[in-house]
Amino acid sequence: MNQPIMKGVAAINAPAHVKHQKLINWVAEMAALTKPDTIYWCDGSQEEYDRLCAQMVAAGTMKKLNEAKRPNSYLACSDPTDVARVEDRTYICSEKKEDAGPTNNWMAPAEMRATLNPLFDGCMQGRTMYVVPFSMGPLGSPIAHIGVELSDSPYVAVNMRIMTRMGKAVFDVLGSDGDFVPCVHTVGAPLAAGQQDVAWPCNATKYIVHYPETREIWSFGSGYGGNALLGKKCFALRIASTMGRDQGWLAEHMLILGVESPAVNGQPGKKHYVAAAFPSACGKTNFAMLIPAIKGWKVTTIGDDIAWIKPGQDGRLYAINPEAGYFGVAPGTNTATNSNCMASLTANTIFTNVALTDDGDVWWEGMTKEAPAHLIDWQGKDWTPAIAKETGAKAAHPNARFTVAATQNPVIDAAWDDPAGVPISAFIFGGRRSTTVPLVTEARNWVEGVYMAATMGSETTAAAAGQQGVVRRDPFAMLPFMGYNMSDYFQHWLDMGKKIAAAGAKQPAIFCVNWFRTDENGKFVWPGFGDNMRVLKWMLDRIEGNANGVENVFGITPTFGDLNWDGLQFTQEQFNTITSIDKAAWEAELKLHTELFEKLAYHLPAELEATRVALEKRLAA
Ligand code: SAT
Ligand code: MN
Repeated sequence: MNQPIMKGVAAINAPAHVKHQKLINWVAEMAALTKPDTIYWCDGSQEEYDRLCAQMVAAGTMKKLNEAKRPNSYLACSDPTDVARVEDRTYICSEKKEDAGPTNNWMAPAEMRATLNPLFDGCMQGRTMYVVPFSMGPLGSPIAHIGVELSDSPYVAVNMRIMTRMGKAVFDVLGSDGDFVPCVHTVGAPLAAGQQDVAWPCNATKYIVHYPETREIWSFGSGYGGNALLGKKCFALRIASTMGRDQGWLAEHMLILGVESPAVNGQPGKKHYVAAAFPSACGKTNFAMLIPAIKGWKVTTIGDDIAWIKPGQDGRLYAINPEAGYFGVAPGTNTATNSNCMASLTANTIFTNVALTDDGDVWWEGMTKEAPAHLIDWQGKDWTPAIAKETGAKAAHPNARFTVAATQNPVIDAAWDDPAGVPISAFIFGGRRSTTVPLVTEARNWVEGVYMAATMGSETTAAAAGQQGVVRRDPFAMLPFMGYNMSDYFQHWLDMGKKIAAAGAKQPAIFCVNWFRTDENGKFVWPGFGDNMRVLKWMLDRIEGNANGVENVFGITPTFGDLNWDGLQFTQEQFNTITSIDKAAWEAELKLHTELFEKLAYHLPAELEATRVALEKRLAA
């Protein structure tokens, strides 16, 4: 493709295999606005990945780890102000404010464009614009969709290669007129001629902007995670949720796992797939890779963060993991909590904001029982256990992450890359609650399940900037990721349930869980991790009609005797601590549901309000 050479404008340099004129025109338009020095079209090859990483090592953005200990792996440490998603800087810019809803920051598209234009004008000066073509989901799958991210961050380009199907083949699927979601990202740190770059360029001003009606993403000022890897939260959740509403499918903040019962008398076990929604940094990756504490059971991973779910020919729901890698929380991960994850991270991994050991490897809080005697912490400072004791300094940032290809997971499910997706038998919703919410509850019907998910609360974590440990309502674990009005989303879920039933298919069962109840000393009572298999087994047995439970005001819960306790010392008393339903606590909890529903009153489905009223009555009785 020959491009006219304009003075002061980088050559577009579109490779011959790019046949999509609209895409080329858009790249040219964005280049004219952002004014990069050069434009580089990513091909997704290993050679390109290695080259960009080497370039970042030379620039001081990344360190190459000890090749003998952690082959082909890198450590990047961010600017200390750029360490997590910025929810207060995240916008849904629909034409009407009501369509963004009361849980999102909103600005009219024209006003936002007028705000962003001066910021983006010349924002890539002195830098390279990387053109990053990617597919969310298996290339060419009917459930997959394509995006193209323009970014001035090579860190984004290499992370996108791990997190998505990125590279040349995407252009083949796109052809000359395929649909793609345009994503523009800049760290917002133009370089004047001769100006020395910093290791982690970013800007104090940040904007993470979505235009759901035109399906565009514009991100300014951050190089970190969900702010910058635009295929993830921005596309696969915020924009995709609006596509799902319009097209009759679901984009969810859910892991997907396969779980297979033991073989009995030579008969193979039965396999189910479940999807589970938990807020960020509440253990989705650990749950997705869990090693069952009960003998004979097998758990395999489809995905650890996001699920795209569409109705199949048979009326059932089929899910894919739109991602190709894991961007998981490092602190707390070890061979006891998630040994499959540790095995995934032995090579070919990018670590961000963990600590560096003296022999060129990585460490984070909770990785080993004893900390190394000396480290360089995530901010590049000397760190010793004594310093930590004195100042409380963390070696790794609490939201430190690893980026690793899904294919490195030793328990990856055989169908993880299947373009048709896997059928979903159950949905699980879980928050982080030190009180009130019992270990597990099964909804008696779809509406009750949607109510449970809609009213879910969770204590905030380090995954987002802001105060931590405060309970906030996080409907469907989607609060930070909804691309439209939350109440319309509830209605969409109710409608999806009706469609499954109308097609004559069995609706997935819906469960609500809480692994995080604490005792009077603030210690977790439930062992969690591999022992969550006990809860998972009860759920599957319920689905198969092989397990008992008792009805309470909210749904159906197992008694102590209904769970399998093989190999675990867990007393009836401990069980009571994590399953008791405290009337006063629930009265207070219901007030919070009422508050939430008042906030979401516009378009709130009547069925949910009716469910709340019925619950209130049962509780009072
Ligand atoms: O949004 S991130 O990908 O940075 C992490 C998360 O919140 O799950
Ligand atoms: Mn997440």
